[in-house]
Amino acid sequence: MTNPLYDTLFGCHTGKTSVFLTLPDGQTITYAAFLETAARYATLLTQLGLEPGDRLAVQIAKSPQALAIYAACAQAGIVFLPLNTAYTADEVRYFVENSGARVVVCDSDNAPALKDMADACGAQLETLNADGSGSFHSKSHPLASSFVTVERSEDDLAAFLYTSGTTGRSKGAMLTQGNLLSNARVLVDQWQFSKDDVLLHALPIFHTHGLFVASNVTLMAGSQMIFLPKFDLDQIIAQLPNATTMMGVPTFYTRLLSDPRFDKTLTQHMRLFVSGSAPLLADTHVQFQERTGHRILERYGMTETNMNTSNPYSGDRRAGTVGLPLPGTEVKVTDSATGKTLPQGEIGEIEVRGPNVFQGYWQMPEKTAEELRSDGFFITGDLGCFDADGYLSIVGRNKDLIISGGYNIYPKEIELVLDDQPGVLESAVIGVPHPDFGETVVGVLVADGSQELDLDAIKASVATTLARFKHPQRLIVLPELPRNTMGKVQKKALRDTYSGLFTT
Ligand code: MCA
Ligand code: AMP
Repeated sequence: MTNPLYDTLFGCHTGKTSVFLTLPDGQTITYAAFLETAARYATLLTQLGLEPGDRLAVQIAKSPQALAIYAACAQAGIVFLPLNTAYTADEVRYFVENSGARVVVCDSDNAPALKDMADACGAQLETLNADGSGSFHSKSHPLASSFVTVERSEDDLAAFLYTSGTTGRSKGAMLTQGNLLSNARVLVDQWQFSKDDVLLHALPIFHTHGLFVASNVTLMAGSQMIFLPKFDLDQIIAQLPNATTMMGVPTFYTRLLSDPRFDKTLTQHMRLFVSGSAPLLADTHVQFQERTGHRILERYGMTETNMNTSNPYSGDRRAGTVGLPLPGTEVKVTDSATGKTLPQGEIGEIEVRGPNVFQGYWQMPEKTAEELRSDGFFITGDLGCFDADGYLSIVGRNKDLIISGGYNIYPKEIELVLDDQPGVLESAVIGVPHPDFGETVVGVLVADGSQELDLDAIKASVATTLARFKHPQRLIVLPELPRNTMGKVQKKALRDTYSGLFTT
């Protein structure tokens, strides 16, 4: 095989006239047409001077063309670096600088905001919009619709996905072709995907869940996707009768349950609902079964590892657990102080090893060494325990992390911005329960006494720096932060105090 990722997911469908994507307006795109677009893009990327191993940063709305850029990168051996469309220009600058991306593709609307950044980083800026227009389209349109696939191996890098860190600095998780392929193979098998499946795809395609889990599984099985630009309740309800499977974050399922149109009739032909990226409340699981007769299949993964565990397709799907280790992936629960494996039933740090585990953080050897042991086990920062039947439950986190609607938010990144605001002495950012997003962000501020805190000005400043989903939904001013005897801020005490802000 010359290029395992491209050949296995894309190349094997060359010339196929069967439908790959259906858009909300009913328009369909065949595998053949999709691959021709990808080949044009691969030609253009090469003409723009990108060589195998170079990074391409992409911050564009979800569209078939956006997915074709991923295919083009695979074909040309370029490392695909997708970015959340909510990121501000400040945030994008960091990713482009850190990754050394030589080309950035963005929506035309964002180009003015990103132009100076791209120039300063020595990156070329191209545009591609949700409707397929933009400089990337006009330059690629006249090019040949075939491209000689670049030779690569399973050990070559395929993608960088940035994940925030507890220090506030994002880290580029380096994923190889082998990381992605091994996981896709296992998931197709475990979740019994076949060419007859139609996946209702409403997730973003800049994260593992929507990009690798959903799209790679579909491509490997040669099945179809109903490709929605985002989660929209009405569209989901309208499209469900045409689908066989769906993947989502828990917010998808709680939103569906809040709608009386969502019932047994609407879902009776469905074969599988998968949930992940954030904890699915046992109550949601039970309600879902009562309403539809389906048991949601919950699985557990990370940007650095793809998927690690899954509840079984056939067999007992246990609410409140993330199931069993996937074949080929070892999962253990260890004592975080000693690293020793704990007996079954005891709570400890979850560690994973397998062909799915990433290669380390781009140009951060010390961070990599902190989290990836020399024996190949990755320390996830999640706390869990196994039950007697080998089902894993995630019971907490050993990392200061908030998960809002499936997006990871590291408080430190927000605290650094809040601490810089005029009149702020210090801050603590916490996650509190939220009925729609599971958790949401609250900022606690302490004034330095030099001036009255202007909360509106602080919010406005945060808005220019951080993506919308990271903005504190509430700012609270306290005379001081609760601390333990060692002087460490007691976030748990703050979380306990403010836990009812959005739920009561
Ligand atoms: C949107 N907003 C959010 C979020 N999403 N705020 C906090 N958290 C969010 N997740 C903001 C919007 O900008 C908007 O702000 C306001 O909240 C309400 O927007 P709304 O229209 O209700 O939101 P939405 O567009 O419907 O989005 C909610 C969503 C979406 C459908 C839950 O966030 C989503 O698709 N999440 C999935 C994330 C995901 O794919 N995670 C996987 C990561 P304003 O009102 O000011 O405009 S991969 C991963 O975690 C691992 C590997 C794994 O295991 O999968
Ligand atoms: P990310 O770094 O964005 O890939 O997010 C990975 C994190 O999401 C994991 O470390 C977990 O904390 C969390 N996560 C993913 N799936 C689940 C799940 N099914 N239940 C609870 N937490 C999950």
